[in-house]
Amino acid sequence: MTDTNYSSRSSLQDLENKLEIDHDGPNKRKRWVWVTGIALLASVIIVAIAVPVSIHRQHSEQNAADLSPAINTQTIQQNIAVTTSSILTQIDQSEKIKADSSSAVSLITADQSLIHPPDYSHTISPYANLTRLKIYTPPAQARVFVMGDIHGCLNEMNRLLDVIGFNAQNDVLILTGDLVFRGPDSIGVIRRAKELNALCVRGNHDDKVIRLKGYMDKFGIDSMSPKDEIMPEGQVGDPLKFKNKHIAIARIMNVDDYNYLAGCPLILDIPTLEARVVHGGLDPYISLLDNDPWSVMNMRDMDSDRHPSKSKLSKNSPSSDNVHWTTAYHSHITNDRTVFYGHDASRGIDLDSKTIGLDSGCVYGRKLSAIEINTKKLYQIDCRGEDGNDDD
Ligand SMILES: [Mn+2]
Repeated sequence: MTDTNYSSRSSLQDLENKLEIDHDGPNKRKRWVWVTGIALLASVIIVAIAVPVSIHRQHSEQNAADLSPAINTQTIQQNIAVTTSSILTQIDQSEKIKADSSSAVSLITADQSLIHPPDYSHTISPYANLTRLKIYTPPAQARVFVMGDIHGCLNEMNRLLDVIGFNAQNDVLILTGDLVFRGPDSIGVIRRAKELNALCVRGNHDDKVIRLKGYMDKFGIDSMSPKDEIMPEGQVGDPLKFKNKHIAIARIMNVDDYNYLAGCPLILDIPTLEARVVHGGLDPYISLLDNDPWSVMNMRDMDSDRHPSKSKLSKNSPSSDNVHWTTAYHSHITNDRTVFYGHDASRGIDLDSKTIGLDSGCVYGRKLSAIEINTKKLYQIDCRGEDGNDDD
């Protein structure tokens, strides 16, 4: 030990000699410079080691958080960059990482300050509790079915699942929204969808139920009067009176029903299948996240001002300059995504190359439809029908 100590001291002495360090006089300054330099070098080395370790730890925590959508939303929100385009780039990048590691679902509700809504946009209700975008990576070998608007037709939903031979262990079910309203068992459809771990997007009728339920839970049912008064939500696209028929569903929902339905995002993106799901449509002239939520849930056409409209192609006058949103989408969009949508029962099944419409009017006595994304095979059953009014 002594030898070693001596040897160390000797080496230090050698080093000092080599460095010409003198313990006296002006050379103290030279020594100080060397000590500072070595300390700085050590700091750089520590930072170089510590930062990657920290980032690795953050990634590990993020992977763990994938199992908890709420936590993951926050994590990704914090990581969102400066511009909308970079958000989309990050979404693609984070999705590639996830595609490699698992089939987990992630949620992204973008920072509102990074969104640039178009001038036709509407107020988002304070009771909307809306997730703008959810990214999903299905298991590699899974069959992935997209099913059109069910509108409370639970029997028909189950019959179509039988026809498909749906197996919740291996197959994936995605609903194009409007699970509820008009049909006989809206709550039954929500619970069946939840039981099957179905993914979904928010339809215009789902949105009304969620907003009424949100207001009811906050202020109480007794506060929802007089019945003819409009629920205060700001300049929303579809103001609701307190007596709105959707309140019947809101009144019988339990917390799980509400959480499932409210968790259906505005847009579901499936990068690995180059697919995207919305209820109504997308404005092809603006970026994805800038889309006005009310329009995504309600649109069918683009009008002469290139704005989304809820009017229907089939009911346009011949002189109308409106075009179906899918026409505008085909002529303007250059990305590879195929958009699956519902909402347009009057137009019915639409099997274009980049847009696939699946609302075939089951609740009006026509058909319930589903398509398997990988094979593009269409499955349909006849429906009994509950409501003759061919609306939405
Ligand atoms: Mn609809």
